[in-house]
Amino acid sequence: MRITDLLAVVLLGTIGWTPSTAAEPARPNIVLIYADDLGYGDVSCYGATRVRTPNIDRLAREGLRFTDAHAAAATCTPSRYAMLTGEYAWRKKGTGVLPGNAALIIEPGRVTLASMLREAGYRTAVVGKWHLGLGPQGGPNWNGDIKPGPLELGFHSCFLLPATGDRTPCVYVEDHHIVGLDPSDPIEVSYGKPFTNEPTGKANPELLTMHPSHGHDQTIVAGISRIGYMRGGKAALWKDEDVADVITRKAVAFIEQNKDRPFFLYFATHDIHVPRVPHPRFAGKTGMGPRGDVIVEFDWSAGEILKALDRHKLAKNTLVILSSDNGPVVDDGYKDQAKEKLGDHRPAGPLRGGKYSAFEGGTRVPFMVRWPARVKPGVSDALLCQVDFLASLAALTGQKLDAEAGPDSVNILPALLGQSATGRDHLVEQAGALALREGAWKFIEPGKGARYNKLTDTETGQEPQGQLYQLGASLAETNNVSAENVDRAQAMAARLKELRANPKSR
Ligand code: NG6
Ligand code: CA
Repeated sequence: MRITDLLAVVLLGTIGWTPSTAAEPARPNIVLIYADDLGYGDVSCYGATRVRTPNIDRLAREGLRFTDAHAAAATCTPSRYAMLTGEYAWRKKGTGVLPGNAALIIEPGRVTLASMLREAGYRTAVVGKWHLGLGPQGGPNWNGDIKPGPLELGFHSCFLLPATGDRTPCVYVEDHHIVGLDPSDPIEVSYGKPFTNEPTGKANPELLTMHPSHGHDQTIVAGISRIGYMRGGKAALWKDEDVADVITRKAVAFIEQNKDRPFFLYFATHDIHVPRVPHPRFAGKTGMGPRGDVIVEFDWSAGEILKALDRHKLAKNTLVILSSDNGPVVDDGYKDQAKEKLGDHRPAGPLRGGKYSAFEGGTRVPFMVRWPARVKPGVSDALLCQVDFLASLAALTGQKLDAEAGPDSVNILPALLGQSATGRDHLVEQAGALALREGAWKFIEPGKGARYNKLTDTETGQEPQGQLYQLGASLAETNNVSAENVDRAQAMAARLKELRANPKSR
């Protein structure tokens, strides 16, 4: 316990302390554990049986587990953009899944979750997958100062996988530099032309230990061909099987270094994204192949964070949030047996669709909150979205948001802390098409894309006509009731149009 907390307890004890309400500012540590592509049905506290996730289950047991909480989008970059800025990503061009050499897509100087909490007196760090671009227009100078990036957005420090595990460059970036880069072996990255004489997955499949099922046939790094080309920087290349260990260690070190002051840790794992390469100690643990094994690895990472909080007696006054950036996908481009070994495991649980999909499986994700000092354990059906973190955590910490900050971020703090059973009254979900939720009603706008993606074997949720579903009785979105509810469908289409036209929704 901090001295100030101790004093507060002693003082308040004498005047009859009652648990505080959401209205009073507080400064718990905040740890956001953010998985990649983890589906609603991928963890045991949401119903999975063939994979066990004891640490995540513990978090759910000791905290509040949400059944209707969402990432802002059905893919990574727009979800993370919305989460950090409080703005729906579909409002801004260039926020789709980014290549590994993209420029930073969040303007330095704008209010972000990190800058807001920094203003509130927090020490802030991001560790893990970034995928929001780095550097100025034209992309970063990989061999020099890599900026702007997280440090220009309010984070005191960062340790990053710049884009995704399946995109070049396959190196860590710490603050403004690539870790372990040998200046005599500079790194080059290209998303246009390949480098001559560098093997690729396409030309040299004999060099591969993991083969692509679609895409992913460019530069080979450690036996796995990726998206994008790179050469040089050999000493700095990450080892896929060590990524979870390396970033978890970094995250734990950050907690330990900052245990005596309020801190905000955004810990964004590479698990369970492709390429799925579990550390050997997790390989074969589930019988579900690498996809199952990296769920166990993710659970381990979460457990290490919880252990660090316990070890330093920080658990009671730390708000831990665990969630995912989008729904699940089975074959996301590598032949890793995910499909063959899936058996009866349902990555999206009872939901239809998954990653890339406008059905609920696209954005509705595992989501739990633990804060022993303030949050009573339980289950909540409140509708909420990660885009709301900015306004809600600003309210928690007593920060005022300017009118233009976080244009779509709603203060749902009472729901987040379990003091209210209701969250948002509406939510826009983003996939190839947008969808609007109003309570249990869901309208999916007419889509321009295909219904079905054969490569990933996913339903996109797109239909040439608008769809209307009632999510009360069944979550499966199989009964389109738009014909019987023409007025409602039209009203929701009109509201969606209005939400689009208006630059803010809060
Ligand atoms: C897709 C990739 C997929 C994954 C995704 C981004 C191909 C064929 N597929 O384009 O493997 O990387 O982008 O995933 O290249 S996300 O979780 O970061 O949004
Ligand atoms: Ca993702």
